[in-house]
Parts: sequence; C-alpha cells; structure tokens
Amino acid sequence: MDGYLGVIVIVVVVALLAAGALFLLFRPGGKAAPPPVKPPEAPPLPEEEKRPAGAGEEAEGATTTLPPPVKPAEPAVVVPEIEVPPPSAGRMVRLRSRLARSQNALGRGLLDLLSRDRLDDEVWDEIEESLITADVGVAPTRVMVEELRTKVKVLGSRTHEEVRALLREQLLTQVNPDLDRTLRVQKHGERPAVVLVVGVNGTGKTTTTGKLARVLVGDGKKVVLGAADTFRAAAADQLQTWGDRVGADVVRGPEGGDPASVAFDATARGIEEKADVVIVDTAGRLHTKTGLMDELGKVKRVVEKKATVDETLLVLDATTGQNGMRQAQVFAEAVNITGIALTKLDGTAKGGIVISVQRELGVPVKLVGLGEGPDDLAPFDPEVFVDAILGE
Ligand SMILES: Nc1nc2c(ncn2[C@@H]2O[C@H](COP(=O)(O)OP(=O)(O)OP(=O)(O)O)[C@@H](O)[C@H]2O)c(=O)[nH]1
Ligand SMILES: [Mg+2]
Repeated sequence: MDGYLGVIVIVVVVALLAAGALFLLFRPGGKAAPPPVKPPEAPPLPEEEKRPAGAGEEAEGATTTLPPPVKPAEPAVVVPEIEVPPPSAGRMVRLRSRLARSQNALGRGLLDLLSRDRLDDEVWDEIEESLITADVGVAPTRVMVEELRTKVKVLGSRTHEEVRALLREQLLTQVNPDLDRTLRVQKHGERPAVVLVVGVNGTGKTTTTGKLARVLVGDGKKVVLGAADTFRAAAADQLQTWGDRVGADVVRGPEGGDPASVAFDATARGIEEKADVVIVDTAGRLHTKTGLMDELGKVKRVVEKKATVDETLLVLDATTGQNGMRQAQVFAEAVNITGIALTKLDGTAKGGIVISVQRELGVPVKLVGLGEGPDDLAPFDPEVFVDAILGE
C-alpha cells in the first residue's frame, strides 16, 4: 500500500509542477510561445578548414550549417496566363475535316449523279434538287445545271476525274475565288483599324469577336475589344473572358447603357494603347429596320469622330438557311456590310449558303466558323472549301 501511495504522491507532484510550468508559459497576457532561442553562433573556422561553399558538407570535420530562416508565405497572386494563338495562315486547311464531314454528302451525291451513263431529265432534276437542298440558291443552281449540261454534252463519255474537274470548276466559279476577302485591319498611322461585328441573336457574334481577336493576336496584332452589347451584363462578361485569355483589353459600359458610347470609349482606348485593331461586338436584337439603322448608324458615327470603321462584319449562322438569310438582309440594308463571317459551317451540310449569301448580299464571305473551339475560326479559302465538298 505504502508503495502505491508513494507513486501517487510522485505523480501528483509531477502533474502540479507541469501545470505550473504550463501556466507560466500560457498565462493570460503572456506570450503564447517562448521567443525563439537564438542558436549559438558557430565559432569561426580556422583558415585551413574553410572550404568552398557546398563542397563536401557531410565530410568529416565540417560544421553543421543551420537551415535558412523560413520566410512567411506570401499571399498567392494569380497571374492569368496569356495565350498566344497560332497564326491564321492555313487554318482552313487544318480545319478542312470539319467541313468534309458535313459537306461530303453533297459532293459525293453530285459526283455519283454526274457519273451515270445516261443523264436524262430525271437525273438533271435530281442534281438541281441536291444543289437547292444545300442552300446554293435557285438562280445559281440554274446557272450551274445549264453549264454542266452543256459541258457534259461536249465531253460525251466521262471518266470520274473529268466529272470531278467539271463540278469543281462550276462550284469554284459560283464561290468566286476572285473576290477580295482580305480583312481590313491595317492601322492608319497612329489610329487603329475598327471592326464592327453585327448580326441577329445567337448567330455567334460574341464568339466570333473573341475568335477574331485570337486570329489577330496570333498574327502579331494588338487588339482592344468593345462590349457594345449592353443589354445583358453576361454579354460583356463573355467577351471579357475571351479578351483575358489573349491579353486584349475589354472596354465595357453600364448594363443598359449606350452602345455607341462603349464603341467610342473602345476606340479611344485603342488609340491610347496604340492598338492595331479595335473590334466592337454589338447586340443581336432584331429591331425594326429603322431602329437598327439608328443604333448602328450612331455607333458608326461616334467611332468616326476618332477613327474609321474599316470593316463591318455580318455574322450569319449557316444552319439557319433561307430564314437566316432574310434576317441578314435587314442588317445589310441598315448598315454597309463589308464582309460576312459564316458560323457553324461544321454543323450543316448546307454549305451552298456561301454561294447564295455572297450573291444576295453582294459581299464576300471572309471568315468561316468551323467549331466551338477558340481557334475554330478561319479566313475563308474558296479552293479548300470546294475540295472539301468534293472529297479528296
Ligand atoms: N458549332 C459551332 N458553334 C458555334 C460557332 N460559332 C458560334 N457557335 C456557338 O453559337 C452559340 C452562340 O454564340 P454567341 O457568340 O453567344 O452568339 P451571339 O450572336 O453573340 O448571341 P447574342 O449576343 O445572344 O445575340 C455559342 O454556343 C457558340 O459556341 C461555330 O462556328 N460552330
Ligand atoms: Mg453576343
């Protein structure tokens, strides 16, 4: 028993001593932790024992070096990584498969029909129908069928290569490789070029503005974006995301604010920042023609107080066919369109719209959208397009 008592007394005494020590260390108002004990400084080494830094630290006789003091962690600063997109040259070739997938059916169908031994009226009707279904448009279809009929008669019997060459020539003539498709994005001395992006809701204006910024940055230009779609705050956020990725400044205005004032500020910023190009994204509401004319006219006028609108791109969704074309016509009547950006060409077999839209609006297709990826916008190349339709 006595032995047990002794042990208990010792345990209690030790516990009391420990509690006392803890109290002294952590008493209210006292320091939570003892001040760091400064390690004793190592005595200087005798001359002969000094060695170059880092050499044989573990070697016998070397003094232990203390680890460097740990620096307090600095607050993490998130630096967005700026992307450098690939240059635009040859993009359509790279994206050709996107076209081939949806356009090949038309090409194969036409080649099969034209390769038949007997080309009677019924076959010619089928050829005509295929072209119309692909949105080539009635008038260009008539011209093509007439030309093909005459040429086939001259040829007599036809090899597959001859038929292909014939069709290629006809399609290419309709697409018109002679049209000037260069984007007018050259700086005027100190002033940036200004591109206005217009079109119906949901056709891909904001996406095309963002992708175009990438095309231009990839080609070595400095770009400023203007979010003149002030109807939805989300529209400016959407553009901001595109701009941030490639380090392009985005000029925005208050929600519901005046689009012309945003376009003006964006132009001013472009001049200030010595940018090469300012691209202005506009709202896609389909107004009455006069409302549209007033609004876009005002945007243009204010930009022209500081620079010139070099390019007005009409964004057209290739999947909307003739209906989209009619709406596009309203825009074309309201503003002076200088080029067409045809989007979603990856999702339709109706590539013939390239032919009909150029014909009806009298403006060249300058850009084509071939997917939802950030670099899926390409300068339009008629030959690559026709070859994709016909298949290699
Ligand atoms: N597959 C495909 N989708 C595309 C292409 N271009 C745009 N889109 C899609 O089309 C949708 C609408 O694009 P937006 O750029 O928001 O269209 P918007 O004209 O600005 O629309 P509003 O501002 O509402 O008038 C988005 O989901 C895009 O990803 C394209 O070339 N191919
Ligand atoms: Mg938009």
